[in-house]
Amino acid sequence: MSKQPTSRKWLVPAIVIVVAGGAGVAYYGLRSKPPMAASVPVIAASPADEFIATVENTDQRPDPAPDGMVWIPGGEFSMGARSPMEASDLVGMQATTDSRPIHRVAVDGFWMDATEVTNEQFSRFVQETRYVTVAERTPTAADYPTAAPENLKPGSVVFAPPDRAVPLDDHFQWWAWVDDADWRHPAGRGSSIKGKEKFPVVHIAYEDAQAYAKWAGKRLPTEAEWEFAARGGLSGALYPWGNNFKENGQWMANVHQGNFPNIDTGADAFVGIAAVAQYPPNGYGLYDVGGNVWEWTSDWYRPDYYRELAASGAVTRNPKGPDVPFDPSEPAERKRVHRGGSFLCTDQYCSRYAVGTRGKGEITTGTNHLGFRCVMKAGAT
Ligand SMILES: [Ca+2]
Ligand SMILES: [Ca+2]
Repeated sequence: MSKQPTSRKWLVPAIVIVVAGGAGVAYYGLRSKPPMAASVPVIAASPADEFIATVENTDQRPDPAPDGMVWIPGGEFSMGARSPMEASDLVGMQATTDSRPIHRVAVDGFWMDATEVTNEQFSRFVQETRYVTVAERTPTAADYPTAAPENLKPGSVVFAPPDRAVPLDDHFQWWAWVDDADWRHPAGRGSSIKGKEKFPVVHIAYEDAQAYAKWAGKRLPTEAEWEFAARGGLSGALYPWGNNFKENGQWMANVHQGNFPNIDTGADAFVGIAAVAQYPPNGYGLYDVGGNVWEWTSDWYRPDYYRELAASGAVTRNPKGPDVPFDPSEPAERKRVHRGGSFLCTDQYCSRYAVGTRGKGEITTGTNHLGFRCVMKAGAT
């Protein structure tokens, strides 16, 4: 495996996009305790850029529960992340600039996979359908006209940490294109998922996730559904489980400790990726909505989308994202929103396991820290 990113021009955008999705840093100034979910309805619209209580829908939970899914009641909630004190945004990655202002959103109830989709589950889909993921397909000259013919090989982007500390302003130091990396071979040729049946499937492009969801009779969550679910009934908490990164001294998510990117000490019990559901679930019974692997949502990415919704002054019902994607840092790329952070996130470099923050990724690009989970509408079973 190369320790350096490829020089293939057609891969460079992919790598930049991947890292942009997972690299933001900010440590919030927020330390105050937010209100818990209210037991009485709150009718008023949210004051600008403030969290107010979550009001869950009171519809009865439909039965039976689909296998491996939990009921998310939906309701009205405050979506987004609190503005950091700019002076405390120590590393300057501005993790909340695209998740402001906080605005009021309502979503209908739905079922959601309790865990990230696993290798075992994805294998069943592939066995039944013979589906071939994007990473396994040989890129064509028609799609990548500037690529040298010898570079048109299947593969994906893999975290390949350097053996020493490096400045954090050059992600090419720790991401590499690896020929033949795909969901069955997460680190490239010679690697396998044997014994990793309960690990989240990775190297999944957006269309791969969509294909699986369709086969399973499900769909991908909207960004609003994902955030409502991940908050677990809490309002304005920093994390899916509350405001303390460790609860009573206990690690609550698989993230990165040590020194990013070269030393992952695994103080949280896992170096790198972990099997799903190794930490306590959130208030709705969802595992790993913070950390382990990033998760696709169905919304196109735009950094100004929340500003647009907030400007309407109304509660937005079931938002589905902007009509077209736009990322000013890479305007030619089409990106959708990623959520939840990964085993590579650290307060040193990427704090986007914080529940209101957003990630983004070019839709044909998978990595070994990106997966997904699905949702299903009420009454579908
Ligand atoms: Ca870890
Ligand atoms: Ca996750």
